Amino acid sequence: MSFHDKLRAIVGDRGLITGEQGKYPYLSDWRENYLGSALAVVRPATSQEVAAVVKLCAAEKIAIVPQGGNTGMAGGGTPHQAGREIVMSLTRMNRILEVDPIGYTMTVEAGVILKTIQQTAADHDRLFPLSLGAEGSCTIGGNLSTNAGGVQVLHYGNARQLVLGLEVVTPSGEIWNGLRALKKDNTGYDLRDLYVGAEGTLGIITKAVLKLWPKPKDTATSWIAVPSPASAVELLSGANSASEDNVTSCELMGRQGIDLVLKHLSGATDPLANRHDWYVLLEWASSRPRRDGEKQGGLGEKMEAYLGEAIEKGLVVDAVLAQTEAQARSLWALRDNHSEAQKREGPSIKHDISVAVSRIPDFVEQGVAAMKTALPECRPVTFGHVGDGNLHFNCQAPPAWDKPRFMAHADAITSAIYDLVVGYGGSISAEHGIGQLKVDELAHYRSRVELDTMRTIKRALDPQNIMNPGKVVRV
Ligand code: FAD
Ligand code: 2HG
Ligand code: ZN
Repeated sequence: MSFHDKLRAIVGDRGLITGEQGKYPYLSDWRENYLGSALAVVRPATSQEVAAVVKLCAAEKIAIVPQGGNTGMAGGGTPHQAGREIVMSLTRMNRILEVDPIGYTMTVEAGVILKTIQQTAADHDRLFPLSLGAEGSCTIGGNLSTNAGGVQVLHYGNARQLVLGLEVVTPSGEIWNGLRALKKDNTGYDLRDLYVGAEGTLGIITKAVLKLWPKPKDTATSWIAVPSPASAVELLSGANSASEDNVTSCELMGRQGIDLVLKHLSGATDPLANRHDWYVLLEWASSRPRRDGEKQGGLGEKMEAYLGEAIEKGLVVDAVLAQTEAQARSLWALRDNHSEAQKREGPSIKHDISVAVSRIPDFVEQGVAAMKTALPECRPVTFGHVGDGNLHFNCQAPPAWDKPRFMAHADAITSAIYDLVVGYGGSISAEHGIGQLKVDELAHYRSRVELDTMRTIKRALDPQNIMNPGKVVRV
C-alpha cells in the first residue's frame, strides 16, 4: 500500500488532498513570504484520526506540519521546500463540544474559527476575549499554538491565560486527555503550558477547554489624536483609574499606517478633520449594565470627562467618541486593517517587538532613527498594542521598490531594530512566535542555557523530530 493509500484508509477521500492545485493554498503563508511543498494535505475529522495519522508518520519517519487558519505571521504553518512533510490541517475539527455558562467554560475542537467561539460565547451572555484582526479565519488551535495576543491582552491576558485544559496528540500518536476545567491543578509539570506557544513543534492540539468572562454590558470607544507616543502612554496610565480598571484596549497608531488604510480600504474615512502624527484607539468595557438616571453616568460619560481633562493637560489634541456600535466598528476597522493595507501597498518587514510600556516613547524615537540609518528611504509603519508594550514596528518598502531590491536591506534593518530591542530588555517576538522566520534570531538573542533547555525538551518529546521540524529551534 502506498503512503497516500494508508492515509486515505485513515481519513477517507474527504480528508486527503494530493493534487498540486488542491494543495496549493496550504503551501504558502498569509504574507506570501514562503512557498513550501508537501507529500499531501491531510484533513482529519477526529482526534482518533489525528492520532492514527501521526502513528503512521512516526512509523514512516515523515514529518508533520500542523496548520489551522494559516494566518500566522512567522511561517510556522508552511512546510519546507524539500517536500518530505505532510501538512495536517485541523479545519475539519470544527465543533463546539460544550458551553458551560455556570462554570464559565467552553470546550471546543482545535479547528473552530475564533469568531465562531466569540459568537457562541455571546449567544450565552458570555465573552471569549481573544480578539485580533484575523479572527474571521484563524483557529483556536493556531491561537493557542502561537499563544496569540491581540487587542484585549492588557485586560484579559494572552491565549495562555484564556485556556484551562487541552487535548493533545503527541509525536508518537498517543492522545493526552488534559481537558480539565480546573482553575487550580498543581499536579506536577504543567504540560498544558508547554504545548501553548509551541507552534506545533511538540504535539498537535486537538481540543481545548476555554475560559469565559461575563459579557460586557457597557462599552465606550474613542479615536484619539495624541501629540506623541509619550502622551499615549500617559493617557493610558491615567485611564486605568478613570475607567475604574475597565480599560480593555489601548492601541497606538502612527499616521503612516492610517494613510495606508485610507488608501487601500474601500469606504474608510478619517474620523477627525485634521491630520495628526499619532492616534490611540481606546476602549473601556464593563459587565455592569448602565443604569438610567445614575449620577455618574456610564462609561461613555466617564470617558468623555477623562478626555476633556486630557485635552486641558495637552495629552490629547482631538478625539471622537463612538455614538453607536456601528461607529465603534468602523473605528476598529481602521485599526484592524493595518496588516491588509501594508500587504496591498507592497513589500514590508515586520518587527513584532515588546519593551516595558514606559519605555515605548524612547524606543520609538531611537527605533525610527535606527531604521532610517539602515535605509534612509524606508517608511516606518508603527502600530500596535501599546498597553502591552507591544509594537508592530514595521518597515514599508519605499514606493515602487520591488521585493528583491527591498529585501536586500532586510538584515541590516532588522538587526538594528532587534539590537535596540534587546538593549531595552525587550522581546523580538511579542505575540507572533518564531516559526521559520526567526529561528536564527532566536538562536542569536536567547542565552545558551535557554536554547539548551528548549532543545532538550524538543528532543525528549519528539525524538524523531517529526513534529514541525526546523521551526522555533533547530535540533
Ligand atoms: P496557523 O497560521 O495555521 O498556524 C500557526 C502556528 O501554529 C504554526 O506553527 C502551526 O504549525 C501551529 N498550529 C496551528 N494549529 C495547530 C494545532 N491545532 N496544533 C498544533 N500546532 C498548530 N497574532 C497575534 O498574536 N495578535 C494579533 O493581533 C494578530 N493579528 C493578526 C491580524 C491579521 C490580519 C493576520 C493575518 C494575522 C494576525 N495575527 C495576530 C497572527 C495570526 O492570526 C495568529 O498567530 C493566529 O493565532 C494564528 O492562527 P491560525 O489558526 O491561523 O494558525
Ligand atoms: C496586529 O496587531 C497583528 O494587527 C498584525 O498582530 C501585525 O501586521 C502586523 O505587523
Ligand atoms: Zn498585534
